[in-house]
Amino acid sequence: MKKNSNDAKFIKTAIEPKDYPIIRNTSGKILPEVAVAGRSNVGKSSLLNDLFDSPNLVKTSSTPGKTQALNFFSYKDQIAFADLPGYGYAQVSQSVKKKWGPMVQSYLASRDTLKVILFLLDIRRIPNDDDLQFLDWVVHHEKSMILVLTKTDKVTKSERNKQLEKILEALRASNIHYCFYSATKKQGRRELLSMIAEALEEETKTVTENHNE
Ligand SMILES: Nc1nc2c(ncn2[C@@H]2O[C@H](COP(=O)(O)OP(=O)(O)OP(=O)(O)O)[C@@H](O)[C@H]2O)c(=O)[nH]1
Ligand SMILES: [Mg+2]
Repeated sequence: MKKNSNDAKFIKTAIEPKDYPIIRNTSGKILPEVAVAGRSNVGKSSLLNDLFDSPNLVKTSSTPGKTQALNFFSYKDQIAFADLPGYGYAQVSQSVKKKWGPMVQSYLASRDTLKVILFLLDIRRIPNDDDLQFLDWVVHHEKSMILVLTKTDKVTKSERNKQLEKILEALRASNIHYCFYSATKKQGRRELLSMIAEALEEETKTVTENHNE
């Protein structure tokens, strides 16, 4: 049986900004944060478990709507991660649905340490209005984004590339950073980790440049 790695730690569950944790490394530096977002059941929590190489740290479920709050983690004392609640699941109660928008909007608006958003889309589905709405918020808040196409084990390579084209067309985005991911087959982890590291480095550069202007 696979052991849980000690690289990843669960920090806290929170709903409102006042409850968000300040996540520091052992030297006291506040960690840059990466958020994982996308519709319910797209594979956010599974992707985090795979990235962390820690199969049971993040709760996953075949019932969509499992994650209904923000869950914060730290990884290798270097990066903080936030697993965001999924949107768009029809069976979730109206009261839960109403809370989702404000919960995610306040997170995007107030979380200064948020540097990169992993926007997950199921490779088999064309983005719908909820996905486009979320993308609008990301653009509005001027956050860096990596598009992660999940569950690629469910399609052949040629279907995968066809779907990619259709998805990018629906998002009306061509110059977007994207990668393919299968948590089940453990494909995409290394590439995504290096894309995250690169995006965080870019963010740091931009901040330094702006600071020096
Ligand atoms: N085939 C396949 N199934 C996957 C993959 N990733 C996740 N799943 C399955 O998809 C279902 C949902 O996964 P979760 O990781 O819980 O999805 P989520 O996006 O966190 O869902 P919410 O918390 O409801 O928003 C589970 O049954 C997973 O086993 C993948 O790469 N391939
Ligand atoms: Mg989840």
